[in-house]
Amino acid sequence: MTGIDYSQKIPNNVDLAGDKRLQRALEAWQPNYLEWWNSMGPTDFNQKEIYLRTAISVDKDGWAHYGFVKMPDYRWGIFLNPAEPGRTIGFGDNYGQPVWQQVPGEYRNWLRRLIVTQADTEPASVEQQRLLGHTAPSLYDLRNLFQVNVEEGRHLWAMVYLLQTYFGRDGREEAEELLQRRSGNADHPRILGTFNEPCQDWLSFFCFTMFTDRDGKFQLLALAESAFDPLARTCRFMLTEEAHHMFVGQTGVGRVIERTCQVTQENPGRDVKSEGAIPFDLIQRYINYWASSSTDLYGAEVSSNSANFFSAGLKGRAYERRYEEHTALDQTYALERFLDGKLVPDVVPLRNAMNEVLRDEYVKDNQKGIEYWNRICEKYSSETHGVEFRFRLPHRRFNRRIGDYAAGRFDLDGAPLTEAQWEARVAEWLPTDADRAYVKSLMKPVTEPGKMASWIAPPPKGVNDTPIDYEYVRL
Ligand code: BYC
Ligand code: FE
Ligand code: FE
Repeated sequence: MTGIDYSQKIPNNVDLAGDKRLQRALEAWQPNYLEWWNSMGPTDFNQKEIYLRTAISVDKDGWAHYGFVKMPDYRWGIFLNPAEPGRTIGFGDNYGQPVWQQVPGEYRNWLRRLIVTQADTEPASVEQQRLLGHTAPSLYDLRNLFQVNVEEGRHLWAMVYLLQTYFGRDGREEAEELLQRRSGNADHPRILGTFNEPCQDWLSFFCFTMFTDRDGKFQLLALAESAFDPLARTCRFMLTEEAHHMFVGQTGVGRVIERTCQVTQENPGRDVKSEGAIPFDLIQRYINYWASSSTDLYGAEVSSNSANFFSAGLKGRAYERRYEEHTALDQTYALERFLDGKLVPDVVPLRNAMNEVLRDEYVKDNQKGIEYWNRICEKYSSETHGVEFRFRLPHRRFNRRIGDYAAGRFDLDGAPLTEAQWEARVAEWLPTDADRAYVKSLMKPVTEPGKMASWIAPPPKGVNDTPIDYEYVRL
């Protein structure tokens, strides 16, 4: 069955009606979820009609339905990709055996921890973005923000379904706690660093959906390989939604860059701020900040947790099928460690380097995004007084808080620095108070259909073939 049953209180394609116990657990959780959404979700827009996409089937093509919906009426539900008949475990010690439909007792704690960590990021991001609706640069962007928010809400549902179905009482307790932690709360924070960072302006939002949601993509790709089949199938469907979040980030930053290019070309020699655009170097500092913070989300370079997850078959590599060998035994990974204040080449067992292997894929994908932005700059660089600026990805060692490199200071090329050298140059590399104040000063809502704020170019086309001046949100 690939269609989604909307006749149920909780839309699903898992025959919830046939599992009364689970249905009761989820129906008990649902009001608490809605209470969380109403108090911690997007402020003040719950009564507005928004042009949203809702999943109606889990087929690759044509799963989406577009229409006007109030966010609290969004049909959050439980959608898994169809089971692959005869699927076997694709990596680790249990390679080739049938995948599991239940959680093996010996892996229960690890698996629960992975699912809870994944789950925790979803409501965290909604909390981080809750005020942004008030300062959207256009109705198009406002709609995209809310689309991302409702889908992150659904990702929480996806993980809570797994917790409540397969982890009994502790699963139910974890599901409640997911609604109680709060992004940025000192006493009760979200689990991972980036998800406690404030995201209060739209340049941050676009960088977040570019770099932080892209961590989502790679973590989901790794979990989509899991031997625990319900987790794999859940993550496969989540990936279809994730693609839109990264589109919002990549094209959002791209449109900010494009606007700065236009202003640069039209006003040779003048500060782009005079036209209300955002300087290239400031955009680069925001990129440096969100890219480095999100690079931490892969954990330590050398990690026994990651080895355990891989050996057990809980979490694989992105695109595991592309590898020739799937046990990762008797193989090594070469990297530079940072030990006693020095970079030293080292070789570690591959299984212990699985966080770094996933980070490699992430860095490569980020680099493609940077190249996309530079192609925008290139379009404006042929003329006189054109755009010379080119964007770059900071080196993975830059500004880290997790892993070996957290112990040192590194420049954008990854070269070690003394604390004094770092202090002398950090204002070139990371957003300054003045940068944040300037960006904040630009955050004025633009609500007339088709109009854009001064600091962002229009998108090339509207959502789902609508014109750009479509009234995406009925205010
Ligand atoms: N901040 O052995 P290590 C998404 C902790 S994003 C704080 O290296 P491990 C989304 C770590 O938990 C995708 N703490 O860790 C995006 C461990 O703590 P304990 C999210 C951190 O276990 C946008 C300790 O350090 N999904 O979906 O190998 C919007 C030892 O470290 C951090 C997942 O993350 C950090 N950055 O790897 C909405 C997938 N990094 O146990 C949504 C599930 C590490 O010693 N999670 N620590 O207290 C995992 O696979 C792993 O937990 C991690 C960490 C990759 C995160
Ligand atoms: Fe998500
Ligand atoms: Fe996302």
